[in-house]
Amino acid sequence: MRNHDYNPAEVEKKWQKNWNASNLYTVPEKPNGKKFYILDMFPYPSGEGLHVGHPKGYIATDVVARFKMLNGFSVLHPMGWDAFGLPAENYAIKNKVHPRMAVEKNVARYKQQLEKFGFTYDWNREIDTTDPNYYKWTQWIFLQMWEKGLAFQSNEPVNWCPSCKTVLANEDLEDGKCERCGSEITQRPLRQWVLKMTDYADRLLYDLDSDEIDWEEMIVEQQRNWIGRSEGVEIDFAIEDSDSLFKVYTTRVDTIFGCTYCVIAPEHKLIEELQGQIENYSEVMEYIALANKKTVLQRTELQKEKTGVELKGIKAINPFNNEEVRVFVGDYVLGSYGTGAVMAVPAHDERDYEFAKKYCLEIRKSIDVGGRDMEDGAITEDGIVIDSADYSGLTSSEARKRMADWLERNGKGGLKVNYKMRDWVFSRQRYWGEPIPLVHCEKCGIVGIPESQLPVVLPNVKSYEPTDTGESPLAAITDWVNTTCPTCGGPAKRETNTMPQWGGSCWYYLRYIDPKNENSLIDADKEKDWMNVDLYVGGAEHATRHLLYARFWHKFLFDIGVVTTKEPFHKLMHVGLIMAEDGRKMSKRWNNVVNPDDVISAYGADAMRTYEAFMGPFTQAIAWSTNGVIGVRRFLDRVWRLQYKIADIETDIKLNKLAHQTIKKVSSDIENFRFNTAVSTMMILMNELERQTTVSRELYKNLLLLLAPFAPHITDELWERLGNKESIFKSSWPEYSESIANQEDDLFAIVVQVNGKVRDQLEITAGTTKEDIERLALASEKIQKFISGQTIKKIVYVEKKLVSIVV
Ligand code: ANZ
Ligand code: ZN
Repeated sequence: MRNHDYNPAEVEKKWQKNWNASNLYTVPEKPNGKKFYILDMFPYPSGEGLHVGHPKGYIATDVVARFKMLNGFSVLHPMGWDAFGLPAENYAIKNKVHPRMAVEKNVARYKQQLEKFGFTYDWNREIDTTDPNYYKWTQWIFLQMWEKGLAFQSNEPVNWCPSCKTVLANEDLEDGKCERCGSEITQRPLRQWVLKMTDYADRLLYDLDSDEIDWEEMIVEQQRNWIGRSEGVEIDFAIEDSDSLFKVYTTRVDTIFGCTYCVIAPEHKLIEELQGQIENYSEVMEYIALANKKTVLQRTELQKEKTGVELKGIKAINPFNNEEVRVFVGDYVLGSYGTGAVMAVPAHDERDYEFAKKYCLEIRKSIDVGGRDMEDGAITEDGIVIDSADYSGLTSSEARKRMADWLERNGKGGLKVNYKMRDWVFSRQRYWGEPIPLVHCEKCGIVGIPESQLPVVLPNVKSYEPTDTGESPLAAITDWVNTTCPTCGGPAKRETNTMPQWGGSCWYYLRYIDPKNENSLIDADKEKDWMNVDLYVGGAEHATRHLLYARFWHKFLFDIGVVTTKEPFHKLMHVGLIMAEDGRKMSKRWNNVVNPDDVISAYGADAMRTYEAFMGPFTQAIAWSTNGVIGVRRFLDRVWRLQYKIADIETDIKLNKLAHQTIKKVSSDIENFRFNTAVSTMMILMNELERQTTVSRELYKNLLLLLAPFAPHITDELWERLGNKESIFKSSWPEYSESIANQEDDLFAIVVQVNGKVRDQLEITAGTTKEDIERLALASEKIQKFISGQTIKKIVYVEKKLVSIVV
């Protein structure tokens, strides 16, 4: 007996070594012919290491990368580490190690785990956002933004996490809580660096529809909503007996004749301005103090009771009918959106309706939608304008146009576009981030560090725990903070805030193209050769944060001539989560985490890879199943055993057709991220082959090629055993014939037996009658040899399978 056992540990070690030794995955500086840039969202190396859910996306990109290699592309498929930021720092604090050491250790562990999968990464291009040679360029980009006025200081109240002791961007909040630790966020005025992302709001929105973007609609929609473009008008409401006025923002100016009062946000500056005129000022101040304790979420929740206090002694004037309306302060109006003030139309706005009911305010209908009344709440749809002077009888949209015109002509307001998206609060009061490369000079003010002095290296310190003061721990390191001004040489202090964890990931895809360039962020020719990223794969949780920030920076880099594409990522796919076997999220807490190292040592990396590809539709959440891995492992065992059936025979017609269909299906399935059906299609071919006593070499070769992107080690081994001298990945993807693959419908094969023995095989066109098939069988030359001169006792036809002749 031969030893038929497939030993993945041995095979995988051998091929990983071979691939390394032959630099199989070294990416050329310049693509040879067609290029394909395929990118994974790089991980932040956490202390826990990888669980089996993490590599699902990496496996998918590796399958596509190998498929593209086999199709003659120069493939760039790099990997690196997003290692700055809160998670790394919090881990370090908890485990009492310096973040630098923690990151080094975790990176080494991640890399060791990833290497076991046999991925196509070119490790010569590895990047680490915490490497000064990398963040030199992150700082450089910041400086360019600052020079262009896109980075500015602000003292506005910002989201403050009392537990992480740092400010957070709106994008870092989940349901109004810290996305990292779940703490309630408070608002705190602090000096901050802010990036003017709103300058790019329109381009970020409209370019979602450009040819450069081919993303899943779900993610595009999330970005649209996050950007939140709103078209409306601003209207000046004058204050009676005063020179003051306030502006309201509304998308429904057509309802203005139904406005019965106005509401301003607790943070509105009008309140202080009118202090002398407001009769119940202390009551108002009490209300404001209460409102300040609430989070934005608590204030905007639809179900929450709407509250407010009237500003007694204040009346505003509706410019359309010169009517006096009462003015309230109410915390359902946000200071940070629009103008921080609204005209309230309780008949047509639900929040206003609720508020009006509560405080017994007039509800006046100004839109008719055909009979329906307001018993059950506001009528919020468009309709026909009524009781609105000259505008009565117009449709809502027509009225909006004419009213906006009127406002503009009379200097009382006009069209206005607002965005939900805010500018990006870009500084953090933490240690583990890129230092912001600016100094504060007594004489010159804020001065940028010249490019020749970059990077500003993060000083190595013993104590890096965050402080409550709103100052970064860097502020305590006086010999680092005190420096000289690059402009005048006088004494200056370094900026001590650091960048958020999303800085380094805004442009890393560019650095992979030219990772060692010391003179510029990226070489211009290389950028043209490789950009954009053809396929980007990662978690859906990045739909609004990373993907928006990176697009923003990319557009800025486009504007200053660093890149030539408008968008960084052409096609985008999100990975569905892998849940634990018990259906819950994999977590240490539930003790249900599966470690890929264990799976690989039990069943092999090829089984693990192929299983993750096979387990279900790529973007869906799916539970892990160890039995599933075992099933896939058996499939690989069978592919292995098939090598002993190879013979130099011609492929029979039926199998040949199936083979062509399989090539066609696997090719399009890989292109379309249907890895699961690609694998099951190969399994069907495999079953057919197993039924044969011998298998044609040609067919087996093709099966190996199709399987190679999924199970690269075993296929390279079997390829070598077929007598090939070079890696299977130096070969090329099998071709299929459309006409053979499509034969299914119009041709089928039947076997002809004489006295129970197979003597011929015939190709029959669909629609041929039973009689004709029998006639063809009898007429066949091969059959004639066995029947000529004999009496035919019986002919049996089994539909689409066989003609059996008894003589
Ligand atoms: C009057 C009105 C009448 C409104 C009506 C709606 C319906 P989007 O689409 O989100 O932009 N609004 C304006 N500023 C606000 C703020 N700072 N806080 C809370 N609400 C605010 O919605 C714009 C609408 O949201 C505006 O149009 C305003 O209410 C409210 F029948 O004005 B509307
Ligand atoms: Zn100076």
